[in-house]
This record gives sequence, structure tokens and C-alpha cells, in this order.
Amino acid sequence: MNPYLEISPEVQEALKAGKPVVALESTIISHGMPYPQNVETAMRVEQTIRDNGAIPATIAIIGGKLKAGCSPDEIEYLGKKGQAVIKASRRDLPVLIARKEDGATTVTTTMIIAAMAGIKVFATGGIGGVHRGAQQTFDISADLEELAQTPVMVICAGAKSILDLGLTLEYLETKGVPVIGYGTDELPAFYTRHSGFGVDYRIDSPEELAAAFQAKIACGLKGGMLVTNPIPEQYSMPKETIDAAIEQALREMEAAGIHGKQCTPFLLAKVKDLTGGDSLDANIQLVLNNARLAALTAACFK
Ligand code: PSU
Ligand code: MN
Repeated sequence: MNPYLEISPEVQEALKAGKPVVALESTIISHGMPYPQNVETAMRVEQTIRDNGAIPATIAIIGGKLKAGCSPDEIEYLGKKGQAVIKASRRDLPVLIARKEDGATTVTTTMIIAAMAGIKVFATGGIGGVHRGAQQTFDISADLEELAQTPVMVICAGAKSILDLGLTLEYLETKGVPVIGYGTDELPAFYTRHSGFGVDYRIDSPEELAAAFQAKIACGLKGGMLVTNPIPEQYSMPKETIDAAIEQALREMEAAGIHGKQCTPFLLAKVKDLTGGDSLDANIQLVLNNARLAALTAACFK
């Protein structure tokens, strides 16, 4: 057993008993939403997973330990510390562990730690991808490489158009990552249900999601599966509002000379400011919706 991995007693017991477990990321807590909504949302997401028959495992790095399952106190700690927690991707793990630091796990590191713990399903909001202008900046999220190599099903609401969605899909195709639309043929764009891009396959039930991923694993095909679950209609935002906010955020990012790992948090915060509370409400609802589907899917693994 990895000496740096700490699986909470509840999660450990659930895994041993073959109960469904759903992993959750912590960058969404520390960098994705303001305090205290971030902590409230994290607790509501955990409750939603429980209400749907699974055990939540919020993942984070605390004092250099890779935590699979955080306590409410630990979630409160990460939420309060906010942006002061280091946003931890794959390349950050070695030094953070050695220095016994805290780290907020992105999709990448949440997948890594979930896989170490034996958790197969992970629910989040949005994933990183190929950034607009990546032809010049080379800014491509490590999330895509992780999906290519680590066996975890990631359930998200698609990707925000702060990214180049077409190039993100091309990258995933090259890496052999199945992109599934849950109840849709179209890739959802996080705040909206439509992007204009098709997914690889439409799947309409948690049973089939689990069956497809189990087939992938049984065949030794490495890597994960990306499930894109559209935001419920009643919470989706007007496309013009969100497009305008994203364009403005991208312009401000360029003017401010932001690059590297600061890009995504900067853009997320700007979009949130520009749309007022609306985008935060939508964000919370889509995460809850993904948590529900993840819990139901985790229960279908045989
Ligand atoms: N996209 C969102 N919300 C998020 C993120 C992305 O809509 O919270 C976070 C996730 O943790 C994701 C990370 O894994 O940002 C990607 O960061 P980067 O682009 O620097 O790889
Ligand atoms: Mn990047």
C-alpha cells in the first residue's frame, strides 16, 4: 500500500464491502467557488451522493497525505483557505508530498488518487482541455492526458467555451478516450446544454455507462471515460449571456498577461463576476446533477 495514501475509514469500509463510492475533486472547492458557498456546495454534493445510495470520497492533499475521503472539518479547512491552497496537478504531487503541504486536486490528481484507492467513478463540474489559442501557447490541460491513462470514469457537464471544444474533442479522440453524452448526442457546454459539437456515443442509462466502462477495463484498454451530462434545462443559462462573459474574460486575461495554471481559475472567477450570481447557481446545480448520476452509475458496477 502506498504510504502517502490515506483512505478514510468510511470509504475504506465501503470499498471493502463492494458498496458504490464516488470521488469528488477539491479544486472546485478551493478555486472554483467563493467561501462559504464552496463549503456548502461540497457538503450538499456529498449528501446528494448519499441520498442516491453511494458513499462520497472528497479527494485532496492535506499535510502531504493523499486523502481519499475528507471529513467535514477538512472540507471546511480547504474552503476557507481557498486560493491559498496550491492547485495540484500531476506534476505537483512529488514536491507537495515531500514538503507535507496542502493541495487542491484537479480532475487529473483526483483521478490519480481515486485510482490508487480503487474508486472507479468521479463526479465534477467541468474538465480542463485544449485552451483557445493553444496553437501558440501550448496550453493543454493535463486532465486530457490523465483521461488517456488512468482508469476512472469522469462525469462532468461538458467543458466551458473558455476552451477550444473542437480541439479538445480531437485530442480526446487521438488518446482513445470515449466521450459519452448522457441522454444527448451533443457535447454540453457546462452552463448551456448545447455546443454544436457531437459526442462519440449517446448513452441513456447508468447501467449502460457502467457496462461500457467495465468492458473497457476488462479489455485492458487503459485510461478513463468521459461522461458529459447536460445541465438541467431549468438551470441552464442564455447562450448570449455566457458567450459575452467568456469573450470578455478572455480579453481581460490577455490584457493582464495571465498564463499557465492561473488561466483556468482566472477565467472561472471572471465569468462568475461578469454574470453575477447566475453562473454560480447554475454551477452548483450542474454539480449536484452530476453527483446524482455518478452515485447511480457507481451502483451498477458488477
Ligand atoms: N473547469 C471548470 N471548473 C473547474 C475546473 C475546470 O469548469 O473547477 C478546474 C478543475 O479542477 C480542472 C482544472 O481539473 O480546473 C483544470 O485546470 P487546468 O486548465 O489548469 O489544467
Ligand atoms: Mn494549463
